[in-house]
Amino acid sequence: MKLKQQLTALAAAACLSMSATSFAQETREFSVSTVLGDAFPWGQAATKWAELVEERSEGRMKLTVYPNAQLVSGDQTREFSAMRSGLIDMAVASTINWSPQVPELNLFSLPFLMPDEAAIDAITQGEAGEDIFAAIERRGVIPLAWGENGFRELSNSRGPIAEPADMRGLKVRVVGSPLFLDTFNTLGANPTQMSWADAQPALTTGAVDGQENPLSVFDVARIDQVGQKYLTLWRYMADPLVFGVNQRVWNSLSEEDREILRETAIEAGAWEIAKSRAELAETLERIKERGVTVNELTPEQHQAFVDATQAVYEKWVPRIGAELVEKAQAAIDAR
Ligand code: X2X
Repeated sequence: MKLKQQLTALAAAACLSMSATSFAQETREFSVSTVLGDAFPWGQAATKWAELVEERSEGRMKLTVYPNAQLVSGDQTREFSAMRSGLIDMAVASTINWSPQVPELNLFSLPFLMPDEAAIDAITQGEAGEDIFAAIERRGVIPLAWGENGFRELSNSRGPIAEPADMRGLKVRVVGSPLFLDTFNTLGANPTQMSWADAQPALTTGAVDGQENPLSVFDVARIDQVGQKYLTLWRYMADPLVFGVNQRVWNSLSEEDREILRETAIEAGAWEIAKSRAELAETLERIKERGVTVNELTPEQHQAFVDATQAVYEKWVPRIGAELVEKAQAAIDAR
């Protein structure tokens, strides 16, 4: 009897330690790349995703967020390639930074295509959005959900910008695809491509006069403190965020874990979009209180910018795909 009890206890202990080991073995850790950390809505989206995944998978999956594009040494336009090659497992990424490898993503960068937030949603939540996700997947990354960096507003150190002529010779830091060079060149400015990591020193030294980023980025990164005293609300484009997973990682997961990753990405994305939109007005107030001169384009001024940037459409619509652009336009018109 005594022996039997001892054996039972031993067997139970062995079971426990086995399950502890197998639990430890089953916890898989994945890297998640972002450009902005969790002081920004973008980074918060990734943190939220990581929290939800850990909770819902009961610790089976752990996502570790690496901000500042550190997994590609700050070179954010190499993020997509690094994901494809397996250097990065997952990302919450701006459409701008992936657009050099996925030309369809330039859709969102077409100047003045999307007048408001409903227009962004009309694209991402409809057929055009599905086509874009298919385009990302064809190039080797599994897209799961949308988030939002936001409408990109123009700041500079020189003076208020109300018409294209005010941009003549303005040295502007731009990011990502060559489309940005075309937009700013067409407007008579002098654009320079550089990473976000290089942008802040370039603004500080005055190597560039201006930059464009969402209000949340301007606010949190304190862009006003590096001489950017003029801010123009022109809503010329917005960059959504895409939650994505490396294809090999995806293929290695069970159906259940894939579903967890997808549903949590959708939840984290929706949460971040709502949060960043809700904070916009307050953010703008804070920026004004810090002494930044803010101007909003009148409808006539807006039209002058629309007219001045038509050449960008002529060059880029064929590269993005005329059918996709038409679908997006139709969805916007019907919003
Ligand atoms: O580099 C930028 O401007 C940023 C942070 O907005 C992006 O990564 C697109």
